[in-house]
Amino acid sequence: MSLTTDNSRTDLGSILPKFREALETYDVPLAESLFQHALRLGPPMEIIEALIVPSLQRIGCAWEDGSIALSQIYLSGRLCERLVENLHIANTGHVNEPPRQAIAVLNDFHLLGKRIVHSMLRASGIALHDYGRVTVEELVDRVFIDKVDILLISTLMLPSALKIRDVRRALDERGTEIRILVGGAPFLFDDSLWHEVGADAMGRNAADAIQITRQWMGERP
Ligand code: B12
Repeated sequence: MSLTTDNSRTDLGSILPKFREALETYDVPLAESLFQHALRLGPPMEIIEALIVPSLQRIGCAWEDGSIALSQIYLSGRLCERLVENLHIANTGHVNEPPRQAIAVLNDFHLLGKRIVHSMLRASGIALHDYGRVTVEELVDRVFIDKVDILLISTLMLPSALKIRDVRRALDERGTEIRILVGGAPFLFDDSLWHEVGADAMGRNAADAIQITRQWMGERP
């Protein structure tokens, strides 16, 4: 089953505004039941990308234009985190050897995007270290110790995104050969930011993360 059928897209289109409203009003039972209903329309990861991601993005815009309060963003974010957590996405990654890939949130407290990207990579068979939320110094140390050569960084605040330059500089100074893939709101707002901060690529969503990581893993000497 996939969201490519007209029916499932129409159904999801009618769920989306109700789901967003349930988040804004923090109607937990309604949000949960709409999410469960949506899960019957396609694979969980497609539903997350088609329902949760745009809902939270719209809620972010509503906060920006002053029509909702920060507390509503906070509660919506927490509720979505819980919905995603409860899915218990299967880990099909092979962990016989320590992974040479890692993912982290740099500085800021927006963790949901990283969680989704991490879950999807694992579900598609790519094992990786999860460093959680780290500072530049912590990230550079861990990458060096784990001999990571593909680093995924998630940032949702512009100041955090700009800190990726410091990560790149510090890793270059240590002579570490590494490819950096970035993602999150600032990169969605500005198409050339990934390049300016010294990353090797940016991904718009978890599907991009899988495709680019796979490609880079295949290009290893
Ligand atoms: C929910 C939310 C919060 C929650 C976070 C809860 C949590 N535990 O995550 C809370 C309430 C804590 C919060 C706080 C703040 N927030 Co906020 N928040 C949001 C909001 C509405 C949604 C973020 C989200 O979870 N989206 C859903 C996830 C699934 O999407 P995502 O993270 O974008 O991830 C997807 C892609 O980007 C991509 N992706 C993400 N990471 C990666 C990594 C890689 C490698 C790849 C390939 C892809 C990838 O794949 C994911 C799946 O598709 C955004 C709005 C927006 N447009 O993003 C604002 C937003 C990010 N917040 C913002 C701000 C300003 C703040 C605060 C400063 C508010 C304040 N004044 O206190 C604080 C700062 C906290 C901090 N220091 O980090 C601004 C940032 C603006 C900027 N230019 O810096 C935004 C953009 C809102 C806005 N429009 O102004 N926020």
